[in-house]
Amino acid sequence: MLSDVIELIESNRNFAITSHVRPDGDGIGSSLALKLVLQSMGKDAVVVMRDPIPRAYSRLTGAGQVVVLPRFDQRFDAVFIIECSDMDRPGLPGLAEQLTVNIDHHSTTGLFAYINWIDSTAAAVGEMIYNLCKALGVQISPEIAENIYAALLTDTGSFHFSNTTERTLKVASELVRLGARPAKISRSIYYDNPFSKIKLVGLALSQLQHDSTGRVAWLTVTREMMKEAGASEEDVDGIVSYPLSVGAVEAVAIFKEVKPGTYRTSLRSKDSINVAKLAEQFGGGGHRNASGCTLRGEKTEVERDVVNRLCAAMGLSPAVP
Ligand SMILES: [Mn+2]
Repeated sequence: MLSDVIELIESNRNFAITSHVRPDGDGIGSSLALKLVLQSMGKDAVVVMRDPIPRAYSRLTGAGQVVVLPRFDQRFDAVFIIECSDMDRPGLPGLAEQLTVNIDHHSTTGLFAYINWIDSTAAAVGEMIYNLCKALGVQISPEIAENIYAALLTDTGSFHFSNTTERTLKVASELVRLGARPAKISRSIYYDNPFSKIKLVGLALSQLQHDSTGRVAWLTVTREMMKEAGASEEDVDGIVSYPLSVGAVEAVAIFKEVKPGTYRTSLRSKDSINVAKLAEQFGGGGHRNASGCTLRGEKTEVERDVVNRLCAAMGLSPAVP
């Protein structure tokens, strides 16, 4: 609960903050904001991640001070774990020996920490950090506002998704009043791509497939495409938004060949289809409209497995023979 979090912050002084592997805008923005909040209270705080901060988020205040480590070996008074479903999601061995605080807005998250603060009505953990500031009576600086705004912006798909509520926009408005600059933040997150990313989008989209109804679309990003485009791992992020932008499309599967015979799969849906359930069938998870899992096998085999099950879930005939 929030009151437990406040008591813990007030009675300790040396904190670490972490989020999941391959951190996203909410994980990064919320972690950086929380660090600044703790520091403004005279506490010591450090953000520790297993993976480096992607280029899109590298201009956020504090991103340059994130410590990238393979494990936790230093002892902290408490470690905040931002938007993780379990203790393994940060990918940092040694966390179990720390006093942990789980802060998440996914209703599916486990109560794995010493203190668990879950608010499934929040659009992003960023919104929860905003509420934490209010509860602590901390002045939200322009830098804190910027990081929380980035968390809200990315987790709501630039305020396009159904988690965008009146309250989300009110918080965003308040953050702008406090010094967050929407154009600057959007520019660094969405308009600072390298050419390699856009070339990869071109190669990948040229292979876009869909079922006969046009309601299901999928594509595979191969190692070969990445090599041809000169693309990095993070250049693959965001490709899913292109097939989703097709009017008829209701569900999308993106397969990314992470190594030969291994495909990291992202599933997205617009409305009624619960892609978290599908991902769970393959040992993954996520939310109703965005989930993921990893599959092993040949490209066509993996595509057939996932796409046909997606079709079945929507009452459609199999699309991959
Ligand atoms: Mn989130």
